[in-house]
Amino acid sequence: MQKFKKILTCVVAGMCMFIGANSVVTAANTEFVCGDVNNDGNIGMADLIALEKYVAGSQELENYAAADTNDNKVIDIIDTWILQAYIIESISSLPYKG
Ligand SMILES: [Ca+2]
Ligand SMILES: [Ca+2]
Repeated sequence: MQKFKKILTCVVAGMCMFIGANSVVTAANTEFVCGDVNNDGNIGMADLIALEKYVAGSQELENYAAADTNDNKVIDIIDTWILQAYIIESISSLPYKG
């Protein structure tokens, strides 16, 4: 039973990591504009596309700290939704803490 619990814990942890988090933000990047994931000085569709590609696993990012648009130290699909909401002006500032 103990062994079963250990295996189950590992499986659940693995699934959570796979579903919930593409990357934990560890970089100590002190100067960045939240949302400007491609470091071009603007926040726009190019940033959203870059972030979506990163979350899909097909591209790395120029600026990981800027990609964490809800400042929860994890870059995942939620950050793409927040960046999209910012671009269409549904929210007015980043990082979004709502
Ligand atoms: Ca940009
Ligand atoms: Ca995040």
